Amino acid sequence: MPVLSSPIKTETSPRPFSPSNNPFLTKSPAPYSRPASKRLIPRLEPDEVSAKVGLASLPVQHERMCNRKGAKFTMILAGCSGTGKSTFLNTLFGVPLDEHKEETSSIFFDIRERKYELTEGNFDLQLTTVDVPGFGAKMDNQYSWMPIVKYIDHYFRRYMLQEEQPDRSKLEDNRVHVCLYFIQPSNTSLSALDLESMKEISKRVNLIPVVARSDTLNRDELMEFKNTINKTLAAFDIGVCKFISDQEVIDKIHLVSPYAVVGSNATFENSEGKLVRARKYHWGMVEIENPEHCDFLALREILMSEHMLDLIQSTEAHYNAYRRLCLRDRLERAADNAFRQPPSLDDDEDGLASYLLYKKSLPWSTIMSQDDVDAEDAQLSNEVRKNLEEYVRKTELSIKEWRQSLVRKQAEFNEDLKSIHIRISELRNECHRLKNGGSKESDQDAASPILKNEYLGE
Ligand SMILES: Nc1nc2c(ncn2[C@@H]2O[C@H](COP(=O)(O)OP(=O)(O)OP(=O)(O)O)[C@@H](O)[C@H]2O)c(=O)[nH]1
Ligand SMILES: [Mg+2]
Repeated sequence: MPVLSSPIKTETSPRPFSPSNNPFLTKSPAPYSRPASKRLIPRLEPDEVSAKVGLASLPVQHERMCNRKGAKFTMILAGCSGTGKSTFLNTLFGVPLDEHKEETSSIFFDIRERKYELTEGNFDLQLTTVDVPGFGAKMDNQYSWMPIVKYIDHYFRRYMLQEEQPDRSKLEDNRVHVCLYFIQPSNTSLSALDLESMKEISKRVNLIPVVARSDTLNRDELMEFKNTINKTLAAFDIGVCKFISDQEVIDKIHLVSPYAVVGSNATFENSEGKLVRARKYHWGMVEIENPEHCDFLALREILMSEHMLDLIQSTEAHYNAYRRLCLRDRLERAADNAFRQPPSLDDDEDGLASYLLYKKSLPWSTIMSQDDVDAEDAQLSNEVRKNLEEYVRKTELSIKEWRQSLVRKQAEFNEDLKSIHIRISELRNECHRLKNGGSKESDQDAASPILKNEYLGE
């Protein structure tokens, strides 16, 4: 099992306890305060509270709980092939996460999903990485972002349906927490694909743009490229990590974003004689963990040691917004149905019509079960597979027909050629006969080797 390289920082020493930061001890405004003699619970002095109740140990309890539970973190690595996504992942965790690790079976055939279990100290992390093979490599890349968006939405929907079930003990949370978008270091600007993809992704999940292989740009080019990216993102209203509510964290991210990263799994000795991960060139070395050389450390801080929980918690806020929309939509549809077929209460003797109306207005009457969702997904995959098979069958058939027509044409040409050659040989014989004034038989004998060798291919 791989082990993380940098310790996850947790707050071990609780903040000093003081009446000013304790909500239990703040005084009520004068008009509502009870007289001291009638107080049911006696007011405690701050040091008495901490000594007797032990509230101050809450952060320690929280830390223990976190250690016990571990965390689940899902990260999408989006970007064109060869931008260094896998190398970055290995660099981030300090271990070569096996590229050939088996993909988890996924209903998305255009998504590559891998799951890892990482441990550092007492803390377990269940990491899921998702990437899209062939992203931006098609003739028409207009909808390259679709598989990513479908993946994010699918797991939100799945989580919502599981939450609505009576038994939530087996609730499985595969929601996506962050998407790193790898931008090609082109030194010009963002491509239309980058813009469209980032716009769609940023609506659904915390987006962090990354300048891939930033060692291929010099310092000035990199600064200029970063400025251009930020201006373009602002102009197209694409938010970076916009689901995090803590302004301090957002400011910290915006200060460096887009993160210029360099990835490498090789270690070299630097000028101070220390063994460091770096990329080595004939002109020098780019150290991965040197803030002067790239923003790798800053990004690792955001993703791992400082703000992983912010990313996870902000996903909850985003999920709530998604859930609100879904429920509102359901209610609207239910109300729509109810108004479209108003049951007549006059002849509703057995009360069935009123019951139906009541049932329609209940949001959960339109809820699909988990089985329904799985069946719907399976049906979708089946349809796609069928369409693909049909397309392959048709293409193969047309190739077969085309080949047959070619063979036919070739046979016709051969026939034509043969008759032309026979005609030529007849004319030659005729010429020969006229020239020599000889008999027809002797002329034919003289011409026959030509006919055999040249024209009949024998
Ligand atoms: N110069 C430079 N090369 C890099 C960097 N990161 C990765 N590479 C090289 O780029 C090539 C592709 O890297 P990968 O990590 O396989 O790229 P990928 O994005 O995972 O590619 P796909 O799996 O095809 O999508 C490899 O030869 C890496 O050594 C970097 O920061 N700088
Ligand atoms: Mg890869």
